[in-house]
Amino acid sequence: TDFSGKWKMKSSENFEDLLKALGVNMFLRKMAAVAASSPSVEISQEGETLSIKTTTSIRTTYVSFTVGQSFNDATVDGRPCTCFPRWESDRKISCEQTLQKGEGPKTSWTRELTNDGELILTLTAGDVVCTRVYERE
Ligand code: R13
Repeated sequence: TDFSGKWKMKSSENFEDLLKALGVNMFLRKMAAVAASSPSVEISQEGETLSIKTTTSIRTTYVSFTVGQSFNDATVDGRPCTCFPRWESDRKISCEQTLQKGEGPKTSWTRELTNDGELILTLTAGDVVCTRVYERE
């Protein structure tokens, strides 16, 4: 499975609900939702190591990790967390997040490459699941 490439988003569900579940106020939710509606994602993969750059008009994030090895990252609302990515299937990476301090809903993400070449990202906070579908640019 190779996630490498430039990706553009074609649909998103529940993104604002996800931020709400994380306790983000309405003003910041709206700002984040507008910015997050037209992201551009660039992934490079070398074997089990992925680097993911997610660009929006107000915030750009960059992560690099090796599947099977824990790494430090941040939740969608920006709280430092320790993440453990693993293969859920040969086309799907699942990543559990643990907050480095404080309390909050359980968060995680998955990234799956479908047979027709789409990338499906899910972001979970408690019982809220946000699903974002990407296609190659
Ligand atoms: C701003 C500050 C307030 C908080 C926030 C959260 C998320 C985002 C922006 C902000 C954005 C997230 C984009 C996510 C994407 C995910 C993906 C609440 C901290 C800066 C408003 C923009 C694009 O599809 O991978």
